[in-house]
Amino acid sequence: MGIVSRGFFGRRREGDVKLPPGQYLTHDFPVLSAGPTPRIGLDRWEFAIDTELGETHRWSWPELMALPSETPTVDLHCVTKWSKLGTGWQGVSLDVLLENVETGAEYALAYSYGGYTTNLPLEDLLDGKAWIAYKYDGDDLEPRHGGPARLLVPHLYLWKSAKWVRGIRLMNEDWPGFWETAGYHDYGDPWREQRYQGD
Ligand SMILES: Nc1nc2c(c(=O)[nH]1)N[C@H]1C(S)=C(S)[C@@H](COP(=O)(O)O)O[C@H]1N2
Ligand SMILES: [Mo]
Repeated sequence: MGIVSRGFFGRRREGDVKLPPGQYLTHDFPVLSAGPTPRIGLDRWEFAIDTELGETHRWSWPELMALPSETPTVDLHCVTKWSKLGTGWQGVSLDVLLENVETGAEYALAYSYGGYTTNLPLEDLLDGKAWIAYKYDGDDLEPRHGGPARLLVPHLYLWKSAKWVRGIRLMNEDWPGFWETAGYHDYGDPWREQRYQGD
C-alpha cells in the first residue's frame, strides 16, 4: 500500500487533529489583553500605513468598509498554549491595503489604540497571510477581542495579531514591540515553537 488517501489530511475530527507542539485545543475564545479595552468611536477611527519614506496612507472606517473583503477561516495559536481551530473572520487583506504603498522596507511594526505594539517582517503581512479583521463569526468584532478592527496574522502566535489596530509602520530595521521587548520571540512561529527569545 503505502498510499495515504487525500481525505486523511485536512480532517477536523478531534483526536487526530494536528496541533503545533505544546498546544492544547480549546473551544471558547479566551481574552488576553495587556491593559484596558480602548473605546474608539468609528467617526474618529482611522487606520494608517506609515512608510520608511515618510509617507502616510490613511483609511477612515467608511473607506475601510468600502474595500473588498475576504472571509478567512483560520486556526489561532496563543503562546499561553491554547489553540482554537476553524475560526471565521471577515476583513480586508493587507495585500489590498499595501497595493499602492511605495516601500522598500523589510519590517513592520503594528501599533494599536491603547499603545500596544508588535513587530513582524513585512513579507508576513503579504500574499494572503494577514487581514485587518472587523467581523468574527458573522458579528461585529467585540471590543474585548479587538473591535472595531484588529490585525489577524494567524500563521504566527496570536500576540502578533494586534487588537484595536491603528496602523502599521514600515521600517528598514526590525523594531521589537511590546511582548518582544519583554522576552518573547521576535518572529513567533507556533510550528517551530518560537515562544521566547532563544527558542
Ligand atoms: N492591542 C493589543 N493587542 C493584543 C494584545 C494586547 O494586549 N493588546 N494581546 C495579544 C495577545 S498576547 C493575544 S494571545 C491575543 C489575544 O486575542 P484575544 O483576546 O482576542 O483572544 O491578542 C494579542 N493582541
Ligand atoms: Mo498571547
